[in-house]
Amino acid sequence: MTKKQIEISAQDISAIEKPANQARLIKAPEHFISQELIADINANGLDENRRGFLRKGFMSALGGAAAGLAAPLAMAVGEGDPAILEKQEWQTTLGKNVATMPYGVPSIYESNLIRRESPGLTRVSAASVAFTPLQGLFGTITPNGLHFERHHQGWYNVNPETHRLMVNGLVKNPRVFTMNDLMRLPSVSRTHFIECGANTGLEWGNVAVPTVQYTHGMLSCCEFTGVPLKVLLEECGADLKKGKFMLAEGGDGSGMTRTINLESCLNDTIVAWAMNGEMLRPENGFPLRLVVPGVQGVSWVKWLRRLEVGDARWNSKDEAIHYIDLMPNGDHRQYASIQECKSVITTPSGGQQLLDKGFYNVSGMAWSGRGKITRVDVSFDGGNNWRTARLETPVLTKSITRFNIDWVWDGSPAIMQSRAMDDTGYIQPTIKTLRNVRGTRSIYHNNAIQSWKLDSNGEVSNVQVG
Ligand SMILES: Nc1nc2c(c(=O)[nH]1)N[C@H]1C(S)=C(S)[C@@H](COP(=O)(O)O)O[C@H]1N2
Ligand SMILES: [Mo]
Repeated sequence: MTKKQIEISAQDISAIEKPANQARLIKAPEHFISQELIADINANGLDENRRGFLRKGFMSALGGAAAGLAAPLAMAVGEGDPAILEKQEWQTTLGKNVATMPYGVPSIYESNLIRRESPGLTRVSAASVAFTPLQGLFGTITPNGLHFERHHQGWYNVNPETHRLMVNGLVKNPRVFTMNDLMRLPSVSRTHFIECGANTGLEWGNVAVPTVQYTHGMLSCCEFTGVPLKVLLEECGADLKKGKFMLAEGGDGSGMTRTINLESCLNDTIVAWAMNGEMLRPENGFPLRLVVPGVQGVSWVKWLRRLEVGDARWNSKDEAIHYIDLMPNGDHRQYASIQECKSVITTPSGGQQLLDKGFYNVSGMAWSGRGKITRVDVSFDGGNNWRTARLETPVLTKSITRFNIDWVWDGSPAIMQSRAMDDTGYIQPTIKTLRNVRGTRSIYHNNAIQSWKLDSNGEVSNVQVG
């Protein structure tokens, strides 16, 4: 079944722009940015308005130049390619000096690789979501500036001097910690994925958002540093016999509160202040957030201000209304918090276009909230035949694993899918299998196999195979 493609307005056209690093695979808009524009950006900087200008530049150039793109890339040595024969500007001029950019930013040629709001979702005041551009990422780590953002009430610049964490409830020594207190405790650094429970939610309906950024981009993976929850609770003399649950409360205007199941989460949960080697970014909870490996994003409470140990679930507003699954028999499945085994092909993916027949390195991500990925199979014919992909190492628990597989495209239409397995033996289901169990009225917890349709003209789009 082909899904209805979502209408894309002119202003959403930026959503299908492609980053330069995919140039081998796709029509890459950066090749159409004029030298004048680049000189102008170098001189005057790149602000939001300029991004708009860039897009326009790209769009007007696209019509005329697209067909010629492959030629210079394929030109053999000695055929007169000026890009190798002639001295480039950067070989004959002075470079910028070290202090020009005290905190580094990506190349101006990568300016399309940004977080974006989905054309399929409406922003409700400050409550919003910006998706990670998975189609432009390599390996497993999400750069801090591209980590997805999900706020129920916007983000804040919280002052670490006045930020406090209270630990109370079933503890002998209730305490209020400053950031300095916390950062003196023994710390660990662990790499884990975070995925919003609503990731891939639109796929439940008959709507196809165009790119993998929108289908799967509420997903990121980072190295987090902080104090293990267990150490902190022991420090406060928590009663871990009676105390089976913990309430985590955020310091933002949404009053985010979630019950954490201590029995299953105590061993790997981290009260974290750092992400990928630097302090958390404000939009990701600076100066303190909870990291609950394998559990849906909403429980990774940001701007964390209170932990309360208790003997029953709190049934707080954030767990009574949201992140619940409406099952076919009418039941509300409330505390299904583990993100089940899932994978997606990111290169090539929706909105991209293969330039030509021939060899491709098809690549994607796999992850499981229950442990390690053990295998990923890839199909190019809608699930009739499968080949096993290479897993890049190290394969870490509750983390993203990168897979790659060689493929020669013969120019005929194809349906590309990936299917992951984890070390519990669980196999990622088809959307049909998932609907059989879960019905059709869910929003959350969709871990079904994703299908990308490849047309003979090289265009890749989002479809469902029923
Ligand atoms: N205090 C607070 N914590 C929060 C949220 C929030 O709105 N407020 N959003 C939650 C949700 S729904 C998700 S998916 C993750 C998103 O984390 P990120 O913005 O760092 O990607 O944070 C969770 N923690
Ligand atoms: Mo979320």
